[in-house]
Amino acid sequence: MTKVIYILIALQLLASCTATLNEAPNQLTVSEGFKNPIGFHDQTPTFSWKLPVLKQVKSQSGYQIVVASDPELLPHHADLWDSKTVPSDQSVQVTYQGKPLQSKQKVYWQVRFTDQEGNASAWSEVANFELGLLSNADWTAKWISLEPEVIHDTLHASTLLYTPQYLRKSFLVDHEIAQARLFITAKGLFEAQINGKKVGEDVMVPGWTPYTKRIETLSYDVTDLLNEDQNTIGIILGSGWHSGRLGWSKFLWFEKPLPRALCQLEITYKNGDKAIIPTNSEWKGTRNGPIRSSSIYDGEVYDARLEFPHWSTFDFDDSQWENVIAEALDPNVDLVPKSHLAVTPKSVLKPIAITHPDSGRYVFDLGQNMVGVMDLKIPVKKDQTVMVRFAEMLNPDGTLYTENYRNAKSTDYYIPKEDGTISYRPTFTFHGFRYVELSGFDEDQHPEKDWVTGIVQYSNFDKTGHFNASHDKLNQLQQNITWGLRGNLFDIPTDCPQRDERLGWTGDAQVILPTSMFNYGVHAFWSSWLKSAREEQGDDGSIPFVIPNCLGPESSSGWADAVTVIPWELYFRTGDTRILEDNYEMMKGLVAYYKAHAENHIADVNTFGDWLQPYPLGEGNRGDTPQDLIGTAYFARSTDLTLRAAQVLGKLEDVRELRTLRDTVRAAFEDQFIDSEGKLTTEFETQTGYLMALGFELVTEETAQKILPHLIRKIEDADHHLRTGFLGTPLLPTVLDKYGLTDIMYTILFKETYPSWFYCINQGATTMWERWNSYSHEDGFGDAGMNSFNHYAYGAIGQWLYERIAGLAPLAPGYKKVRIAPIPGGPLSFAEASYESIYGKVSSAWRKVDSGLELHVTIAPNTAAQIRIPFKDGMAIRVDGEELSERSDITFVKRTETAIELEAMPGTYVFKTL
Ligand code: RAM
Repeated sequence: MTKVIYILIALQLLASCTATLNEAPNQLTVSEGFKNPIGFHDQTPTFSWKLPVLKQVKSQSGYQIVVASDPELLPHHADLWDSKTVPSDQSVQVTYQGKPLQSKQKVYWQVRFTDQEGNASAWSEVANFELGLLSNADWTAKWISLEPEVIHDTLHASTLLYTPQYLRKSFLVDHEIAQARLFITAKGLFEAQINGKKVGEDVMVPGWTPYTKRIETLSYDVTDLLNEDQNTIGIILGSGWHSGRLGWSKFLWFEKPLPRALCQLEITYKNGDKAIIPTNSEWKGTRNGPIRSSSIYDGEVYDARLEFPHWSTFDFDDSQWENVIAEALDPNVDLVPKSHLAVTPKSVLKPIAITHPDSGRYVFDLGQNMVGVMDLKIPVKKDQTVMVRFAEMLNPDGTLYTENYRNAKSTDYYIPKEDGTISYRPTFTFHGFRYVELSGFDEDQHPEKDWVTGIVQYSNFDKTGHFNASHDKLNQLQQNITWGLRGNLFDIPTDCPQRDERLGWTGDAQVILPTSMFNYGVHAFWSSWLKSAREEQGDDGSIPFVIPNCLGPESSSGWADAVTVIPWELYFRTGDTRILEDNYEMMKGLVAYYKAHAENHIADVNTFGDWLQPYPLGEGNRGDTPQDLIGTAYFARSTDLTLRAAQVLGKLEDVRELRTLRDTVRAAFEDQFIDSEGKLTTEFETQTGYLMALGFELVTEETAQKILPHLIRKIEDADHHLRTGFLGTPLLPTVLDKYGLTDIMYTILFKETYPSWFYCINQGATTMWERWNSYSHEDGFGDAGMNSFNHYAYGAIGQWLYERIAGLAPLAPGYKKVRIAPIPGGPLSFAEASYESIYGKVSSAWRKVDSGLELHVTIAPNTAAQIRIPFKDGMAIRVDGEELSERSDITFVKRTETAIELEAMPGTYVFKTL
């Protein structure tokens, strides 16, 4: 008997040895890519994991997720959800289906999978998330602020501003603390301190949403900041986007509501008791603190003579401070956990040079146009105001060029309380700058480079992509694109970060989305912004120019369409179908808006047009492509994207209706704007007119073939330069690529003369510019009325760098299938890109060798790849030195005149053509 048992055990052991992988899934994330978040926003999260990169692991055949309220219960006693073994290859965005989750709940989860052979993996490490305060009912706190002040004209800004408030409250803790959380937000901006220490790293929080509908709340683990007896919490409250100057004249400061703060400190004691310290009428406050004024556009005034050291500690005497006013929450304004990461300091820049263009003024050159604030460590004299000015560029005499800030003062002031060295970084403002000018410091001291540090701030996302090629200017372009993205993805996607604007311009956002997704982990960023878009949509389906809206109710085609383009692109690049579910009604709303503003399917919708098209023949900035053409093109485009969304969501009736509508609008477009020779019927024949017809597939294939020669002629007439603005430029690569004209695209891209990407680089650009000639060595600065040196729209070319120069693109939603299809061209001898997809790393790197090409490819587990390699008659191909026929992981698909097409399983490969 015992012998039999031994044999059985041995057999079992053997079975488990051969059938089990030692490795586990890794990089567990929830919802839009969050890693172990606290203050999490999503009550019905989705789960994603990556399969280990192992030769034998190709794909997933099943998974099991276990979710529990205590890590001790995992994996075998999951009390919230056990998915059981699910036969499925889905390893991303699996929706939670367990017990309902509550505000503040801490949840632990683990996952394991079986591979294509049925081998079970080990359990992953335990990941977790902790929900924030999910609804207004969770708040016992009240909004607090000081009595409204008599608004005054501040010293330096010549703008009327609210004075920042300092608010505080002391309390006692009488048991041992297990954990403490601070839930906090503001109408305006806050900085929280506990016992003299700043809470968290975030700046400019809570960020910008449509405040009359939704305000985001932040959650911080403050367990380590609390003492076991005496404690004090302090809040500095600034105006920010909510209560400060924003937009233009029609939204003057005095229409702005007062700033207010709201927080709730929740302590759980080791004995299980709980305590809540909320903002209420027991708090005290003052406006007599050192930050005298702060404004996003204008900068900050800091008077150190008014400092009250240790103001957020227990022993501080606040008897002179006023009582605050406490107000109940507004039931119409939803308080919800912030659903993307806040702006934080991300890196630093050190000056590369110091110049002295003017008496008493020194200019520090950070070598790179950036966004954020400066950190000063400088010698000062008592009462002598230090002035800090900023600029993106210098005038020929070396002084700051600030005209393009328009009426944003963008100046910080510091008034010292004594002689000595001070350390100062502003709190509630940010600047777009490369140069920092200092004056008013102690002039007996000679400026040193370490006096100034640039603190680069942006929304706290990670880098996901990498592009590099054998061409310095192309690499500089990639650098400029990524700096442009970092500078303008500042809680919301902005047009520019420096002048009296910095608004969520929709048109700029829709063209940059794919490029942003290659370079940074901005899934949550965009999905959060889309919430604001939904809230800002008019009842008639209209979408304002900027989101959040502070300019007015009008729509513009090409801009409003951000609400169809972004959900679709974001879905396609992440595979997150919830993006489509959440935004589908908004997409349909925009289509309805077009329909209501069209006659015979020709749209009559206002548009900024092909904004800033070079060499316009007509007046103004809107370019020569007419409004009705652009409107109708986008009417068809938005209808098509909504149709695609309806298909994914299985809305069959809508699919039928939208398809009919799209086809009718397309036919109307062709009829109205293209003649029988394929030529535009509009007053001016523009590259953009042709590009829209072809890029949005608005004409039959037969007509498309007739249009092509006209487009090529227009490009040749321009000596292979673009003649496109914000809307047309991103279509150049799409269209030229589609029709096999990538050599023309290479020529346009590698042009050095105006207008072109390299032209800006030749004029010294370190970011993307608003105009191709925002500055030129020959003519100096462009019209200062609109002359941003950090405007990401033309950075949309970044998508082509990844997708076609390096050859790495999603082929199925979320990179479940990738397309590796580089097109070597121009003067390049190599190019490479990699991208950290939700399944894992994907990369494509080619190099010209002898008479052929060497292509290194990485395909993430649980995905597949279509690979297209340039190939001519008489060539041969090897994979890792072997014949194709010897490989079971590569399938031959077809040969065309110019390429060979293969399918590959996950793994890394070196292809060589010879
Ligand atoms: C400018 C913005 C933006 C553009 C609009 C039309 O003010 O900077 O880039 O989209 O106008």
